[in-house]
Amino acid sequence: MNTCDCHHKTDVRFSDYYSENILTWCTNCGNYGIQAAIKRALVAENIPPCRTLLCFDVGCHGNGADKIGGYRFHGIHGRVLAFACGASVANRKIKVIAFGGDGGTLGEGINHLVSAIRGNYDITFVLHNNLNYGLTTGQASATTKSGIKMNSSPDGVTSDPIHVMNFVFSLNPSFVARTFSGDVKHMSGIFQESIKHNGFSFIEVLQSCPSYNHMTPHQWYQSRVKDVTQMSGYNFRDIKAARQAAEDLEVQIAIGVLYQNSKSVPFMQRQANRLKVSGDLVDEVKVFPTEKLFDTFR
Ligand SMILES: Cc1ncc(C[n+]2csc(CCOP(=O)(O)OP(=O)(O)O)c2C)c(N)n1
Repeated sequence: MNTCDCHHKTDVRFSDYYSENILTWCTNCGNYGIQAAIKRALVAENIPPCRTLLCFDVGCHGNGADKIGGYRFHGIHGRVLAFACGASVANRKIKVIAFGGDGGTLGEGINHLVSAIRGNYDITFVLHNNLNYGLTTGQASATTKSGIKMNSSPDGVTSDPIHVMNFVFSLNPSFVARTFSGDVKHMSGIFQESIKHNGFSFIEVLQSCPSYNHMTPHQWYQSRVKDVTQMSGYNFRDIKAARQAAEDLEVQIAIGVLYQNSKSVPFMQRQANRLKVSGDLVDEVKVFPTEKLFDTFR
């Protein structure tokens, strides 16, 4: 990871993250804005492609994995956090940013979300919450509202949805934010704050999905979101207040940095056996002749 084409630029540009591949999301999909906001945040924070790892889960959002430059990983459904946390532990010089859908993150991979928050691994995680499994064309997910008719549930969803923030706050997170896919400037500001955080940052993006989420389209969110900085007396260091502010998903939806623990200690800084080691685990990897190991089974 020490050699690259960009020579650790001090002046990172949008073109550094350019990819020749063409984005293929549906017209007006929220993923366009999210991808633009991530590039904007990386450029604003002056992080070159050789110093970041972008990890994508399987899903519509994951189809952006080869449409942006830099080091990237595209994993199996629901498992992106396991890989991203591992990568951040192996090489602390690299800024790790992971992306997942509500399907993979709160369905197949919900255990990984629990471990990532509890472990306080030093990564940014962006939840693309479009309230359905988009890539499999409108399957109900764990966040789809009850009673809604989806392609997988033509008679209406019969389970109650998970309240994302109630769940996340129950795990004592160190950074929690919410933003909206229709506002690139707001998203990139939130991504910048999360990149600077020391520990696991959880960001829920309320994402429009014009093809399969007809309950909460772009305009629906736009008329309801309100940044916490516009709420008088809001204190983003107060976890109880943050939890309360995040509760409402119907009338006034709180966005912004909802909570940040100023005393956050990330996973690797809690490992006593690594505190006096200056190098990274990735530097300690040795070539192991696996043939010899296999020989023992012959
Ligand atoms: C373990 C596993 N379960 C199911 C699938 C099938 N699958 C692929 S993409 C997808 C939907 C993804 O939905 P979500 O994670 O919400 O992301 P989105 O497409 O909405 O961005 C599913 C169910 C899979 N590939 N692997």
